[in-house]
Amino acid sequence: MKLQNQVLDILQNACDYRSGEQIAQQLRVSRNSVWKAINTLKKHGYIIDAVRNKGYRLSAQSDVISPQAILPLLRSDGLTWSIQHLSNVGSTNDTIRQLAEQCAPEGTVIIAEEQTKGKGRMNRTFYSPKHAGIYMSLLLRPKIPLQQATFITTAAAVAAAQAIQSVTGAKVGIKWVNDLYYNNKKICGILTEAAIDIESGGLRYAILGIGINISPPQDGFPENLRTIAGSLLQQPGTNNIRVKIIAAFLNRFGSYYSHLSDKTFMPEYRARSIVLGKQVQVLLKDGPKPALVTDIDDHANLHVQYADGSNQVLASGEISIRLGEF
Ligand code: BT5
Repeated sequence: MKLQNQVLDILQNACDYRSGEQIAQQLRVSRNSVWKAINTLKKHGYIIDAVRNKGYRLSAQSDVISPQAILPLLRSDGLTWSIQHLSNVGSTNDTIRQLAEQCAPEGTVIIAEEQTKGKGRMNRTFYSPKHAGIYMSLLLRPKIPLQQATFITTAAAVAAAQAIQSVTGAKVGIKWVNDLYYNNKKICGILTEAAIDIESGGLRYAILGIGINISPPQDGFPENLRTIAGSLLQQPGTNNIRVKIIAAFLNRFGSYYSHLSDKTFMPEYRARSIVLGKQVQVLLKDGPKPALVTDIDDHANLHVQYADGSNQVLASGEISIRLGEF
């Protein structure tokens, strides 16, 4: 791990000032190296208070996640959220699954600073570098038929888009079914996993996982993601932006979730769609097929029309978008 990241780690976990000497001793480096690392962090946009005879502290203007900072921003009329923040996990969805199996209550939330095995759908991965995003999973125990589990994803997509816009003003679009886009780049993915009760065929619980790229990863996105992935900001977060987005998301999602079958989020889902009325490629088993998206219905199904005039309703699947070719 780079020295500046190690120093950042120490500052993020400290409740008060840490002297250059203490940090140097802990990391077994010189005070001069600590000083250089602090300057690099400042160049990357981190706001660090430096006080003579006290040392360094990450400013309150910085962006540090803690349950204590989130809880006062939560509305009390929805679900009761119980939040844990961990510095490093494989996947928050996997961590919360273990808790779910140990009877953790609905509303349990795990947020990680970094994921080493962040999961996408269909065994894909979700790149989740340290300090750059929000990687969060919610444990839900909905009393709904399995077929309605998709609405957890659609409600979450709308809640996330609204939360991001309310905090930053950024107008975020939704790519059916589970991705958020900003400036033509994917900035958020959602993965809902369900545990099924074999006897009743109903849901035992659902895990809603959401990953939002807030600021650029320190070393940039890996080569294979550079044309796909983007981040909401072009510099490190400040002013507790992640805390504010997390709280706004939990508030909005909580209210949609408590009336999930009313689907009050669907008009907004359509309004934010970046595929509705657009030419897309439907990825079928035998290859991609161009189609026009004609509708997204109340079941969140995608209606498409192919060049030969035939229509298809897609309940799930994957589409790649080619905007501007319609
Ligand atoms: C998703 O899958 O986008 C769902 C991502 C869910 C991530 C959250 S983070 C918290 C929780 N814990 C987890 O382990 N997962 C959830 P999918 O639609 O299959 O998209 C995956 C594809 O998105 C990859 O194949 C890449 O092309 C691209 N991708 C990977 N990482 C990305 C990133 N950070 N930003 C944007 N695109 C990314």
